[in-house]
Amino acid sequence: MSNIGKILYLFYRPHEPIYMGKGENNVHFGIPKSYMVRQNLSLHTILKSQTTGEKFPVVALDPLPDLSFIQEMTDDDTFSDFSPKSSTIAGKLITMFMNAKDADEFVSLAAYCRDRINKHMFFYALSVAILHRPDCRGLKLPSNAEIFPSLYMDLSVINRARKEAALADDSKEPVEIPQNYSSTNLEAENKVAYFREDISLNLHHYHWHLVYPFTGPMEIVKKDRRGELFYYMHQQMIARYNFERLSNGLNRVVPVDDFNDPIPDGYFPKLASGTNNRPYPSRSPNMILSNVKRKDAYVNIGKLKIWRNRIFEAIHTGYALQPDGNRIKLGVPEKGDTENGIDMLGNMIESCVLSVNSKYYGSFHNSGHDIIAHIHDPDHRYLETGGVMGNNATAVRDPVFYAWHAHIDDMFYEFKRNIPGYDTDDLGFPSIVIKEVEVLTDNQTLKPNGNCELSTFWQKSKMDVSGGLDFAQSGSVMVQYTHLQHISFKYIIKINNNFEGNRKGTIRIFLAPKYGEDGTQFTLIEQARLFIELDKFTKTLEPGENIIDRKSSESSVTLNYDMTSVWKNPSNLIANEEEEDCKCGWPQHMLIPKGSAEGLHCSLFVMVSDGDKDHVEYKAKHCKKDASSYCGVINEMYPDRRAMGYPFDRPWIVKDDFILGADNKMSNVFVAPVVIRFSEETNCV
Ligand SMILES: [Cu+2]
Repeated sequence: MSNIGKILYLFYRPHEPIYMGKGENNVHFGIPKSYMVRQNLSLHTILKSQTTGEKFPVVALDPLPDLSFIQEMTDDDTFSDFSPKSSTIAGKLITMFMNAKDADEFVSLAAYCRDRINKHMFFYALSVAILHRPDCRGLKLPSNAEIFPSLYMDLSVINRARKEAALADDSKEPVEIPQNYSSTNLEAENKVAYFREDISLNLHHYHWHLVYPFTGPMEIVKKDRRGELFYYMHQQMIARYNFERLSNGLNRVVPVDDFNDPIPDGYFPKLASGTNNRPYPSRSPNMILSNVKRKDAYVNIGKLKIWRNRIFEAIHTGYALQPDGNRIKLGVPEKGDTENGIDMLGNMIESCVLSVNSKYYGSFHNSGHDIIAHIHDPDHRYLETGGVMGNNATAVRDPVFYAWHAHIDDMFYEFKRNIPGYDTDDLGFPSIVIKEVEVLTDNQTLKPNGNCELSTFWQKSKMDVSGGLDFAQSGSVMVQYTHLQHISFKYIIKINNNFEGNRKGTIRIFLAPKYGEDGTQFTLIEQARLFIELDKFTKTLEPGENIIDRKSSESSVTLNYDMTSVWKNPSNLIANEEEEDCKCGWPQHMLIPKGSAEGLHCSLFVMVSDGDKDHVEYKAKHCKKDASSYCGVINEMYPDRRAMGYPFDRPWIVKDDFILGADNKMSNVFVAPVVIRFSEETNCV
């Protein structure tokens, strides 16, 4: 194993001291005596003699690292991803890890820090550094759900997993995570708990924010169009959640936009903090927000309102105020502007260290997470920790996440509504004609002119949580969970290229429900904010007819979450070539929303845009299966020149019947009816 690869063993059982054996091969770090937190040498000696595995020597740093800036954040404190105090300290720690001059120094620094500082903050900062250090390319971060299972599943499951760990390997059984454990169907929101509580979805959200941290050194934070991607990835989360809601007979999310109104949804997570093991506090329905004044968080509702007014002022005037008093245009690059307004707004609203003026525009989105996370104990009189909304690994399981982000998304859309809409020039690709679009699931044969149907069902999968069962006997312990799945399928798209030569086309595929809550059919314009991206890829179109055959598993949106344990075999910690740089993505099993048993009617929208206009030059190779639509490509330009979400990110100046009318004037667009049918059967893998 490479010298740097051993750093991943620091993730194994975060609360077991560094000198204990790690992984199933019982490898151990040979740390200098000065690195021990408590000089319990007798225990150290005993454990060392029990260790049979490979020894990783750790070089001694001289002088020892200065961690005085972190000491105020111990395992007893809650690390909130969104509080300025936590994120500032985390930013410094990331910088420290990034500045380690070589692999030996990095491993040693991390080994020194591991047992000294808040575990949540340590693993967050270490993960960000591993994802961004050039010498760590190819390392495969262990799944956060495996390290901190109590952030992803009911505590009672962890308790049962501990009992299994004590058994002989051949008598162990997988521990079942019940499908409904946070509420019952007495609570209507429970119908979409399978979406919010999906383990891989939570991992996706956690990982996305590791790739796009909002503090830390500039070379990490300042990524191409990161503010715009913050907008787009979260916009798609809301669109997908609304799609699931309509699939289940629920209305679309109501935004939290009045801070004086009660928050209708409660949430009872049944999880525990990965650092101090405290249960995550619950929120009863209809609680009201109040100012948060705690040592670890401070949010003032009055300030939130002022920041929001200023953000709207920037949106409506088209200019943002800089600290020196000058104004900068919230531009539209497609219209020839140098500044990208939506990117600036993303960084401003989130906010991140790239905000054009964080003193003036504040930290609206982050503070919203923080105020909601502390609604149960705003002045800390009960000494309670923050709720799930304060952690990127747990926030998306709470219904209020979507209500808050629906409001954030409305603010972004207010900007999009006020810039020039797309006209036929922006949308068209004359002489390119989509003749036919079909969707075929793997178990279907071609049905000419038949209805395209997608099939969804429940699937059970297993994952190993032994890497998070501190102080338990080593050896795999499996948990089994139920998640949404669909039968894989392919698109068959017939395109005529009426140009004389080859043309490069970007094929953009989206899906939206066809009917609203009241049963009336949406117009294409009403569907715009509901369209979820399914795929985007480039094809060279030859003159005449082209038949494109594209598999659902090739989607530019999704990633297959590999839940096999990395601790059995050290080679699992190193990615193979195909996986390299492909660590972020929407879960493949959630590509298609659930639909309904009767069949949910949807519109499949396929568009071919001019690939030469969309093209972005790449410097490095990227992986065979990348999920760039929601994640970008690390250290690269976003691989599509168009605005993210194009063509649905802003209103159209053309009328619906321009496209859907009898003589479709926009030949490069095709809308096909698709039905998603859900079957209650459960498959096991
Ligand atoms: Cu997020």
